[in-house]
Amino acid sequence: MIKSGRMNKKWPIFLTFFFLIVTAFASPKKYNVLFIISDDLTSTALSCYGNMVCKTPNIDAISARGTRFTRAYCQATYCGPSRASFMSGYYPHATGLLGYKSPRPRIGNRSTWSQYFKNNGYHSARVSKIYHMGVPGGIEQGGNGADDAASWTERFNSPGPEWKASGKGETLESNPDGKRPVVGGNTFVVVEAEGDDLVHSDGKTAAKACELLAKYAKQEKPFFLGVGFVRPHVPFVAPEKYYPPFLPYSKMKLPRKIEGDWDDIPKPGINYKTSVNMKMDVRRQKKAVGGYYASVSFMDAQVGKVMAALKKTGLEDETIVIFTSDHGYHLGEHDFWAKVSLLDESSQVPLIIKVPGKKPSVCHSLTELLDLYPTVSALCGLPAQSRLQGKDISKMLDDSNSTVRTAAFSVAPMRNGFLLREDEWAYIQYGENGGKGIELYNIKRDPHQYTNLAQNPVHRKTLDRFKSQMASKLQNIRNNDLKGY
Ligand SMILES: [Ca+2]
Repeated sequence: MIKSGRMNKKWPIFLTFFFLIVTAFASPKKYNVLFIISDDLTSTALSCYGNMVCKTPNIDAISARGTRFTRAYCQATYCGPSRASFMSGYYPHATGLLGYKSPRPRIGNRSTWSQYFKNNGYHSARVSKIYHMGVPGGIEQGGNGADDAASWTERFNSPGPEWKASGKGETLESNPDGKRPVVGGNTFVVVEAEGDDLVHSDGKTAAKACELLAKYAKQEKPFFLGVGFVRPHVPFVAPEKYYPPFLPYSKMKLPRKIEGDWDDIPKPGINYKTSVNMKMDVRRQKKAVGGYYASVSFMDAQVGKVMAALKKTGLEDETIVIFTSDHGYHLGEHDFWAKVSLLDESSQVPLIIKVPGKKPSVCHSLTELLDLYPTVSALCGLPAQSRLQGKDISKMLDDSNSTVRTAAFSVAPMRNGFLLREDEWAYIQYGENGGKGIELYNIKRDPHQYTNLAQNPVHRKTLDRFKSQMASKLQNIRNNDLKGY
């Protein structure tokens, strides 16, 4: 009980001191950052995103303690431009990086994501594929791919045998008579491999990441550690112990096939890999799904090793963990396979962000991989940079209803395709003016994107709105500080 008015007058001074002390301790901490990225992973293959067949307990465990984003989109639907984009902080059409090159020549001395942390007192490292690396060729060779040396204090590659791993292999693609041997390249191949996890690139990546975490735990400096797994990118190669849940392959379920599904899709919207041009019958399609799932399970087990190592260091409460993929993947929807397409299965990505002390949640707000750089910078108390084209979504980690945009944007440079994805609509155009075809889907009524409404006069207004919105989005993207590059 406060007895006199005099005491009362001292309270504001006391409270000010108290406030100063609290804010000193509450100011953004120099969290460590553990960034884990899978390659060609569709969210639909993860059990935390609802898959009932492919179990991913380790990724689910991160999700159970973090924020799981259900509407995160990549900025380009294949490796090279997607990775160059979120690492550089620019959309592909800002840098002109639409292929498989390092962003460095286009960004000059501007800091990439991990480099910004490095320049702010972090030890920055990567294990395996963060920027583009060719899979399987580049992984077989164990080189740096389209990496950027300035982004890292140290870097490690994880060479692996890929399709050459010994075991039971089959080439599913363009092999109707079964005479084609197991091959390399961007080809659908399944190998039930002999030996343990450490035979393979991702096994080695996990082991190196675990070793580095133990080492960094003894250092003064905070760390930014990028861990890149190459599965489930083709070839679908995993130790045989990961296959039993998906055997026999004949029990795998394929997505519903709709009569005349392709009739309303413009030519560039028919994906570059289909059941037809890959000459995959139903048996091969089911094996492709099972082989993909086995690769996902294998990758998930490696994530588990890294997370266990983080726990062992005692740094879990000081470390932000991010799990994502460079883009999504088709597993037979519309008889499409693999990436490039701008439909949800290919353009949407799994994204989980776990920040110590924040409550677990599920966030349906539209986000982009481009948001990672500014968001994680903000969470770690690094100064904001107005040149970055992504947005700080850190508010969504406290309030899952908060939003930063009404539309996510992605591109498929291989098809000159552009996507604007809103809550209710997906608008896709081919060519900068849509001259090569347009797709318009009402996601609320048609979540699997079966009915293209672009030719339907009822939706003329919506179509016109999207056309002009796309033009101004592209104009905004190109209006940046990189002019002259
Ligand atoms: Ca990829």
